[in-house]
Amino acid sequence: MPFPSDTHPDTEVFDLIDQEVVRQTTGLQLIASENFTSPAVMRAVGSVLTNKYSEGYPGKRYYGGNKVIDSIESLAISRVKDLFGADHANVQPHSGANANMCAYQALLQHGDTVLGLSLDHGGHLTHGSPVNASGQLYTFIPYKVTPGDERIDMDQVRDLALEHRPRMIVAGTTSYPRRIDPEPFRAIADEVGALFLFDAAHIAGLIAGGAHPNPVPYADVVTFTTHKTLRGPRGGCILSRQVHAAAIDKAVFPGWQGGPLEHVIAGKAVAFFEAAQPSFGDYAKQIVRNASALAEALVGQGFRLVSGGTDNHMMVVDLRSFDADLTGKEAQAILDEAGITLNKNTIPDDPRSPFVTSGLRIGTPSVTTQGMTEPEMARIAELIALVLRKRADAGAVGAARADVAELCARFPVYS
Ligand code: DSN
Repeated sequence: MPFPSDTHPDTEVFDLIDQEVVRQTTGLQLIASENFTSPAVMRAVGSVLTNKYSEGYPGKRYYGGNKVIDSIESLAISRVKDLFGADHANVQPHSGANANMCAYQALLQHGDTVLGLSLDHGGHLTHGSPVNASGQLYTFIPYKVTPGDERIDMDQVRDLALEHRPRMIVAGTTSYPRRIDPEPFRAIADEVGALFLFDAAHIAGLIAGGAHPNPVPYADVVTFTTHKTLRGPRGGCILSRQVHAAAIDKAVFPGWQGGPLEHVIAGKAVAFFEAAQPSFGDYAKQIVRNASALAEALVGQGFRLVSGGTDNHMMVVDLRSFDADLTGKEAQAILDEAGITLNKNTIPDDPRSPFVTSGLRIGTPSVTTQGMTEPEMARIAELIALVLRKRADAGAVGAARADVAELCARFPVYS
């Protein structure tokens, strides 16, 4: 069968894919939750495995013909257990959101009380937002970052835990630039008899690469996505202690999902293999070094950073110190025109709505995959500041777009 983009009559879709290749490779990809996965992962995800139905688990399927699929899924499971030192793994969740909802379904009753980081202080929709099923099915009590140093307020976590006696405490974030130490969460959970779930979606790659502490020894359940710092295909995963294994598996299938995406599971297996190589540790540590360098350079350009800096792969920029009138929405749009892709983001207690925001979230996983290091981070900060300062000057924004393309051309992603 020839490769369809060469011969398929549906030129519309394949032309659009080609356009997206150009967008991804000629611009700076600074969305903290994105990455460039390897051609090997894409080969697995684009394989004939997409043709197969395999409801169930290895050795216990509802359809025939799953001998090879069983081997693939078993390989993914054993690789991810080894990577994180986990007792049990379920590699079927289609996403991080599904992974969280399945873990809740496995371990909670509807209405149970759960502590989670407030969405506007860096948490995730599935950590109890009222517009998400998590907030509708369970009674989430939000904890926050402190007004002073803008770090997770562990005193408040403990006070809320003692007051509400939750069934579960959730740690983990989507826009929090600091290291999360799992041990104090475990101690509070033990003090009140709660389960402890660590959502490692953003930092799974930093953990696998030894750049951040591993929550697996402390948490009852660890959920994560495979496509962020871990650099695999789009998807989710659940690790748990053996005592929760049966409940987790039952919650994923038949509880929450139907047929697993075995092509994606094969891609996950490849990503787990890649993350186990020593070079992945170098990559994870360089992501963090790049984020520190970019953060420092942005401060030098007059931006205030939430919590003053970063320990991980991202920073949250408070635009008000740079320009009180500039919103995150406007900054995202003008930077997009210059080929710099990032996202608007609320800052803690943001006076503006989540659709407008006073901040930006910036991450270094993708540019680090391209091979950029500290000198390029200083250049990126200059380009961001220049575009935002001269946003009314179309010529300056156009010139910056050319500079961005020139920088990206020096660091090709896919040969
Ligand atoms: N969309 C993810 C992120 O950007 O962090 C969270 O689900």
